[in-house]
Amino acid sequence: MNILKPLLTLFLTAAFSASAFGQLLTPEPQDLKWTRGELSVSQPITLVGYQTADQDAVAALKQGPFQFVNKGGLKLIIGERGDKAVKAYKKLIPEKAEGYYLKITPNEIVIAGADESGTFYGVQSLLQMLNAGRLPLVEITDFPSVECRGVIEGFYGNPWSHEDRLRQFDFYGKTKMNTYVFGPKDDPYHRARWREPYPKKEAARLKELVDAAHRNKVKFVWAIHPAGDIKWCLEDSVNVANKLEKMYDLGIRSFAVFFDDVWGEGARGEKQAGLLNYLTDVFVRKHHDVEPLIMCPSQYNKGWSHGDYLNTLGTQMYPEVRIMWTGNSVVDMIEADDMEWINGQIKRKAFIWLNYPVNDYCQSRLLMGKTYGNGLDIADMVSGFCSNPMEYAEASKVSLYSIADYTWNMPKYDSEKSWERAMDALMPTAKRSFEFFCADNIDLGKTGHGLRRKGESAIFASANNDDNRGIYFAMMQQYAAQLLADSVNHPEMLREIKPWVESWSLLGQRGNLALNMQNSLDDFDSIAFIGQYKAYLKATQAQKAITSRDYEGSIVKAKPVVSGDVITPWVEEKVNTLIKDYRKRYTYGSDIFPVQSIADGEYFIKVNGLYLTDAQAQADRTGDRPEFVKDRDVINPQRQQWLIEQEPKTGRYKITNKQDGRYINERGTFWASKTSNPYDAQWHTFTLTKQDGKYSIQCGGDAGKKFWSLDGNHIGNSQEEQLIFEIVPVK
Ligand code: LTM
Repeated sequence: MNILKPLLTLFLTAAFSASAFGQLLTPEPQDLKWTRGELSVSQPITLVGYQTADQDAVAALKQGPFQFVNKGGLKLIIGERGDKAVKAYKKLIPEKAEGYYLKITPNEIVIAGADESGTFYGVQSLLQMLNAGRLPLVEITDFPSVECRGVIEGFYGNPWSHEDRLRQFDFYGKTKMNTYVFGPKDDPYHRARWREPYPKKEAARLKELVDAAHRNKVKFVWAIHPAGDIKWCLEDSVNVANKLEKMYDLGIRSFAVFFDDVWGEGARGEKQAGLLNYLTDVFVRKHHDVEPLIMCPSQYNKGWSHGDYLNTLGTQMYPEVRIMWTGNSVVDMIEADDMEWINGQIKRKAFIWLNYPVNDYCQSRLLMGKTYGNGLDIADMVSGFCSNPMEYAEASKVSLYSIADYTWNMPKYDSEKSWERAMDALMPTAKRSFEFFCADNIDLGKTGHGLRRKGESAIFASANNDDNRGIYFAMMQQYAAQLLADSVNHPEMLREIKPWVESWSLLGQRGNLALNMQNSLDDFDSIAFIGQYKAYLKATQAQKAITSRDYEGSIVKAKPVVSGDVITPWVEEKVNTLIKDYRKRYTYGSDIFPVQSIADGEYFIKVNGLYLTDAQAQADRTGDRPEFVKDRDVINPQRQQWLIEQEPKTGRYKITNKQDGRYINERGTFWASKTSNPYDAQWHTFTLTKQDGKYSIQCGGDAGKKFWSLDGNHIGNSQEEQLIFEIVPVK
């Protein structure tokens, strides 16, 4: 008899299905066989092979809920191919990079990696089972579908914080994603000031990040974006190489060069190819431990591709350089046909830059829905697959969790199940309220990029009477209260979603008030109606006043929109209709109903056929002036899109650019300085007066009463002239 037997608590479960255990592991393993039985998670364990095994894997294991002893107990054998400890399992280890073999028997646990990352991932799978309180008898052979899997921090707006990134790396380790590309557009040393080295303190912080990434088996890819003002000369090639050398000194071994969102000189294919080849020669090949470069082309999607550009990259750039691609358009899901096309153009497998769940072009929305639409058959057609997330690092994990599932085991990816599991993993003790919240924050609304997400507020949309709608509105408030009071789940997640949760609650309140107004109208009770409408107005103002990222120095301060295409329009239409109906019957109190010259929304601002444009879009640029230009900007339509919204404090309108969130001040200029001239509703809002379907735009409050005029191709100020502008909704 096995002498360890008495130490084991072996539960023979009569009825258990593979799927019940299948839920324990994420991403879903490639091959997994359950045997009847389970071990007790609390038994003592002797670790064998830990001296030669990957030390990050051993460290992770030691943080698990095991009771390690020097002798006796259950044996846990760990190591990677080539280690003596796992020699007996050599044939069972998958011949795939980052793969692992994991077996739990009544006598021992074996974790045998194909390499160091494989061992680390084997440990993660074991820990997932343990953390769920289970140690089932199982045999797993596992490996990833896609070689480079992960995240590209590549959005405009507030870059992630140091702590955000540390938590992300921990999350990537746990979910088996191995790539993080650092390319936040508003990190000055990535783009605007690419020639300059990071100041000492910031460099030290970056080094900390690089180490944390590596501990989690994540490649830290540092990207430089020199395209805005690079000169195609040796001096600037050397400048790029020198900057990469500086980053190498911080421990970085993977690099990227970006040329997205530029045109003109910076977008020349043969010059870009030349630079990438030069960097490969003088930097990558010199070091031996540096990975082949990744580049983001200027024509990074099919919709924008023209001329010989992609072919030039494909033929002139060294074949080992990987080329990024966002799909058929800037924001798109990726399918096999698309991959065939681009791979043929660039003569290599494209590295996917998926622009989802990024919300820098639809900042009012949180994208918390399912991640669906990517083909399940493209694993062998890509050299990498990274998701560009929201600036809300924790909230992005809803989608990133699924990106991990998808890229690890593509053929078995199920977006619905993956989303459900994300709910559990990210909000374990408030799953239900979080799930309802996410279900009301799915779609992007209409944007220039055209992507829509299905299924927002599906339960509300299917309600066929006001009783059910009333229940839903009450539930929104109740679940919001639960989330706002939550002190158990991750505080940063709760902090990020808070403005949307508050907005959700107020929307529920407005919905209930709208239904009450309907009842009062039905009961011929004008006094109650006006009282309820006043409460509705108060809730509306409170909702309007909510801002995300409401802190000094924030680049983007979004105004949350919840269920922007289902519940919000339903409530607003309902109230507008009720007001109309009320006005037909009563005059009592009707002076409180609103007069607004233009509805809050996104608009083009035009004069003499010219479009007002944020020509130098960059969130922390100060003092430049928007310009009137002849052509529509098809590359970055957001630069010509202006959010015009009534400011609750003044009743006038604030005008903000959609690309970078900069508002126009009283001089027709973007802010002069974030600190000496911060946003002030008394100075930075305008009166729009409608005249024959067009508008004059006039300062107000402390800024006096000057009208917008033309000063060359910029906004001028005039005491007398009332220049008339077309303000056209963005469709
Ligand atoms: O997508 C690419 C390659 N570049 C930019 C991103 O930085 C930005 O986050 C997305 C979404 O707005 N669009 C881009 O054009």
